Order: sequence, then structure tokens, then C-alpha cells
Amino acid sequence: MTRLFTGTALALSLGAPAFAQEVVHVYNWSDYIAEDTIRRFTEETGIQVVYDVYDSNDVLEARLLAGSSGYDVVVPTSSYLARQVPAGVYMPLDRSKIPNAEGLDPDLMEAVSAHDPGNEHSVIYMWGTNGIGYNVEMVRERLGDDAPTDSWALLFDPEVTAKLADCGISYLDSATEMIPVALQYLGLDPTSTAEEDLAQVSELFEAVRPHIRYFHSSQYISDLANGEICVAAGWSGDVLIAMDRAEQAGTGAEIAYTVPKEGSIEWFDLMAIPADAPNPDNAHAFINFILRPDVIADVTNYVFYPNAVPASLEHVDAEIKEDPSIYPPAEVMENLFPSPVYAARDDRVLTRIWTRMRTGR
Ligand code: SPD
Repeated sequence: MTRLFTGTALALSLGAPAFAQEVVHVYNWSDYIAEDTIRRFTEETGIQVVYDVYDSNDVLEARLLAGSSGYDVVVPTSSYLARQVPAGVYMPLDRSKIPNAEGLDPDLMEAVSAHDPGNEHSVIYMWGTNGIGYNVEMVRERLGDDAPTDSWALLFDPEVTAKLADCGISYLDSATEMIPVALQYLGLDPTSTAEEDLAQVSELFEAVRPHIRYFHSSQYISDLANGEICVAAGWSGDVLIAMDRAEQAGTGAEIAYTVPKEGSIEWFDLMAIPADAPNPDNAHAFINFILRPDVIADVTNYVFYPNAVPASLEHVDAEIKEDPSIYPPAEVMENLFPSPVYAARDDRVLTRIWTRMRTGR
């Protein structure tokens, strides 16, 4: 989906004289920016924004590796950026053009430097967790009060999923996330690529496959909100968006989010500039604007993901700051592991397992 956030396209199509209009092409995750962020940026800088969205790191990576994507700012997850940097996908950031980066949390940036050495190519946009979104009543009706809502069993135990199949289970369409959390559920190393471990995952997938309604990484937001599905493997903020939509629509659906007790993924999405970006100065200006405390706070308030700018907290709504689904408490944080970085050869193995899960072949 592409959106042009100004009236210039219309003016040109009506035959207005051509003039050099500054532009920045941004490619970001869907449901990941506040309603007025882009408009405010254009009002303040005069730079138009062409804004496209995706819901998969693999889609973003394919476009970047093909080259000449035309994008100036992209938002990969750190574990993907880690393997894209050595492939020369990104330009080093010019920090003199991003003074607001000074306000980034040094501990979080240090954590991310494991994937982007020296934080040379990226700054943190938002971070979050993988977990389970579920419809409290629909799950209780089928599994009773003892439903394992604090466990990956809700998604991976075939006896459980068989009982939920009729109300709808969705999985993220992401091998690099669903396989690590399945390994975690099995009590194995979530980063393992050992043949025998992955064989156990394949067996598990085979058993639950008939009970999964679909594999998609953004459709679950509206489907959870309107009761089309009852359980979703999802990302923290997106499940909170579903909760919010259910409330706004007055559907009465009570949606909850849980980070399973077995442990889960903590991930960071980063802003970066492709090496062949056509408008690198505007890209730096966009990133600098986003990192302004009031601007990034608005995004957090709208998308329910934490950002990495501590000074933004004074602008973040109290109920968001205090929500443990958004800012996990220490005991949950201790149980999180970073998204694994996969080499190309491991990727092929994971993709094969995932294709079989999705298609049965
Ligand atoms: N709607 C925005 C979702 C952002 C999800 N980021 C991906 C994290 C991958 N581990």
C-alpha cells in the first residue's frame, strides 16, 4: 500500500508547473505510526512523504536485496539488519544530521549493538515482545477456567488447539519467529538449528496444522477485535491495538495478551537508510523528527509499543506507561531472548519447514 501525504500529486496531474519538491520514501510496518506523524513532518519541513507498509521482514529483505528499492527509510528488525549490514544494504548514519539520537537510551542501544556493531547503521524505532492474543470468553467457553493461557500450549498443544479450532487460531506468517517459540515450548534452545531439534518442531507443526485457520502477520488485529478468531500468535502492541479496536467498536470482546511462561522473543525494530537511498538528507531529517520526544511519544501512544527515548515518557499516556503488556515487568523481561540471527543456509531449512506448515507440502 502506498500513500502520498500531500496535495502535490494532484497539482502535478492538473498541469501545474513542475518544481523540485523534496520527498522522502518511507517503508514501515503496517499499523506502526500515529495518525498525524507524517502530516506534522511535512508541515514542519516541507518534505513530502511517500509511505508504504509491509508486515514481514522477509518481504522487506527481498526488496532491499534486489536493490534500487527507491526507499529512503526502512524499519527492519535488528536480527535481520544484522545480516543485511555485511551485505552492504545500509549506509552508515550521519549522526550530525540526527541530533535527537543523543536522547536514545544508551542501554537499549548497547543491546542492539550486538546486531548493529557500534550502532553505525540504525537507531531504535520501537521494541516489543512475541506472545499470544486471545479472546478471554471464547477460550474459557472451550477450555474452561484451567485454559493454559499463560503457555505456548495454547498454540502448540494439539489437544488444546483441537478445542479452539472452531473459533479460529492464527499464527504469524514468520518462520524465524514461530520456529524459535515452538523450540522454546518444547524445552529446547530457541536458537537451535540442529536437525534433531527442528525435526521435533516439524512433528509438532504436523500435529497442530489442521487446527490453524491462517498464517498472516497483520490480519489478526481486526479479526481478534471483531471475534473472527479467538487466539493469535502476535506482537504485543498489535494485540493491544486489537483490544483498543474492540473497545472502540463496543463489540464487548475482552482481548488479553500474554507472554508465555516458557519464555519468548524480545525484538527491536530499527530505522535505517538503504545504501542506494535517493534522498539520504531527507531520510536523516525524517529519522531526526521521529526521535523527537513529543513525536515518538505520540507514536507510542497510538501503536502501544515502547520507544527508546526516555525523555518521551513525560508525553506517554499514564495507562500505557503502566501497562505490563507494553512495558513488561522484570520477571517477564528475564524470560525473554533476542530474535535469533539466521545464516542463509539455516534460513533455507527454516523456510522448508515453514512452507510445509503453511501448505502441507
Ligand atoms: N504493527 C507493527 C508490528 C511490528 C512488528 N515488528 C516485527 C517484530 C519481528 N520480530
